[in-house]
Amino acid sequence: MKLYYMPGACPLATHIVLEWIGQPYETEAVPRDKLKQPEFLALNPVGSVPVFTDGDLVLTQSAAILEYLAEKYPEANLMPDTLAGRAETRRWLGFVNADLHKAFGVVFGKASFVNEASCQEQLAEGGKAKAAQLFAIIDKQLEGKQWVTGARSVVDPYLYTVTRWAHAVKMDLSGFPSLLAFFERMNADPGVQAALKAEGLQ
Ligand SMILES: N[C@@H](CCC(=O)N[C@@H](CS)C(=O)NCC(=O)O)C(=O)O
Repeated sequence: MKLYYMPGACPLATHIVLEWIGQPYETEAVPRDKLKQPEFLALNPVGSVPVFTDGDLVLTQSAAILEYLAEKYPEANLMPDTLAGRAETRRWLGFVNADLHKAFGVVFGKASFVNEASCQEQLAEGGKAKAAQLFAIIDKQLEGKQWVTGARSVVDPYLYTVTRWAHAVKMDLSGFPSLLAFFERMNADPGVQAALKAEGLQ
């Protein structure tokens, strides 16, 4: 198994899951300027990370990769074995991947949406405001829980990764105590620490 990543970007979620699973894997950091070059586009025509390979399988899209790993290694218990439990896990995976991550896509990718600096700033502020609304929802979901769905799953490393971005852009998360407690627990997790270290982030 091999994960192509950029340090601290969304593949960090898969990187943590690979650590939790504990099977051999390799990683390759992809410099940003290589993302849109033919060699990498042959792996992912979108020109983004993560790209994950397992033998002949070349997989993109974080949600698909995370579900693949959870299904391939059921002993890691990262996806429940009941229909309702899996649906609930996918619900929160979709929330983080398609809603929260998307809000940060506007913050980090503002220059690819509009040219004018003042519009870019407005767009970034809009993205942060949307992210804050979504963090409020997941903070409530985390109340009294250690993990987003109640049991450790593929959702948790993704939420951790996105919360790192919120800290990086200096969002005020003090109104979200359950999210902050979750973030601190994840920071202390050995698998998280190993992935951060491997990506040169600590
Ligand atoms: N929908 C994709 C989004 C992937 C994505 O946005 N990747 C970002 C890093 S978090 C990236 O590679 N951005 C560089 C670019 O698009 O040029 C997923 O869920 O994996």
